[in-house]
Amino acid sequence: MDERLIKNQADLINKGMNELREYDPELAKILDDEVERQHRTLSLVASCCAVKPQTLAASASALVNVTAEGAPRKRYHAGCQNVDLVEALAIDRACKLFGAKYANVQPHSASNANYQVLSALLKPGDTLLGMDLDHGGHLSHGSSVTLSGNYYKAIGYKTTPEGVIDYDEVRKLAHEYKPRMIICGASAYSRIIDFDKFREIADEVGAILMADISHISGLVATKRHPSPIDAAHVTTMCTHKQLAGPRGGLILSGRDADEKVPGMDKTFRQALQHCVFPWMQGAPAVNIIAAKAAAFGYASTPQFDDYIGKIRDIADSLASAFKEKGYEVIGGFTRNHTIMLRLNGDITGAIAESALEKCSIIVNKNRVPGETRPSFVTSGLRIGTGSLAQRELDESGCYRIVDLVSRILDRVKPINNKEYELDSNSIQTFRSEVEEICREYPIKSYME
Ligand code: DSN
Repeated sequence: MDERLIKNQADLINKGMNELREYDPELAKILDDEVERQHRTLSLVASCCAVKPQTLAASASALVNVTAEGAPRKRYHAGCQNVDLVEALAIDRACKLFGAKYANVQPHSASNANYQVLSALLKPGDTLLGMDLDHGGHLSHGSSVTLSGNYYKAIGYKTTPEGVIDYDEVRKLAHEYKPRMIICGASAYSRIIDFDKFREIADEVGAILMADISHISGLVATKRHPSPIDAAHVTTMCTHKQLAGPRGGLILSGRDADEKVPGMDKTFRQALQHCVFPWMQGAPAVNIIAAKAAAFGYASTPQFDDYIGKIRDIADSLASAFKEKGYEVIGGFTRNHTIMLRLNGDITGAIAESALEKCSIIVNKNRVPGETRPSFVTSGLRIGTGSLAQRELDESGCYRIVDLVSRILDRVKPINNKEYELDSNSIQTFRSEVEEICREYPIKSYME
């Protein structure tokens, strides 16, 4: 082979970065600025963490050049020998990590995975029982602004005032509406989900149970949260929230994989295999599948177990600190990585999110049970600990951050639902404090 040919992944990525800087400095600068932004801001976003550099590298592999419709060893294209090995590795690792019998690693996101499963197992007009968006559910679980709430007759179950899923209501609604599918799993929920109870209810009414564990995938993988793999007929998740993986989706099935789908002449394995390709998706992003394989590999290590342990410890410390500062933690405590705060008075979720961002603290405004404000305003904040755990924050760091949040929000003077005053001197002072915390607790995996 010609000596000048680049023959390995690392050299290709280096050449690419050099070329980007030389030929497209505008884009290169934005990308560099983002790395820097992540170092000097504190992310308290429940759905984020920093992708492991090894996983990032896998996502930038030359596999991206291969078109590979189909499944390993059953492709519609030639030239797939390495892609087949990578996809088979990702499937094997996903099954081992979660104790599943079937895995589909091709969905581009968890929402896509959810729609793929819905469209495979339900007919338009069938009834779907999912968690109400205001009570912590996800858009794709039946919200009226999405396909899931329009192609299907979506019914929402709620949480109690303590922020706990009202299983009696779930049972009542299931018996009343006889849904074809019940979806459990949440985007803004701080308690343990009783997957076995959901299955019991689903079986009582002959419904299919789908669990979306995007938010708690790491807790499930490390056995800090009960697993839905055998309780639900189908489990979905994204790979970037707690797995520190690439943006992508995953579909799994456990003990029901080779059972017949009720009312269909197919097993779950067959229906799930068909629902991604060719039903809804074309060629997979095989470079992202490589990154998923890397993420599943990392998620099987003791280091990952430590990381998820920190996610839990930090969540407990933050919840206590917010309560000490007089904030309402919905439900009073957390059992996972999420803390839901109901804000008092005129400080809306939108104002808090914006004011904190000005001071380099990133949070999400969020709807809360009993919400009276629109989605772009809201009365709550959703706090999560995936990114803070990568900074290996200790208890004193947690208290410093909560103290900062509290002092920032105390200085904010709301004008209306979205506008507010916060003087520029205070912003500068708060930013410096955040940067000091960021320096003291750097993102460990992003250090030399
Ligand atoms: N599902 C949304 C969230 O929880 O933030 C986006 O991933």
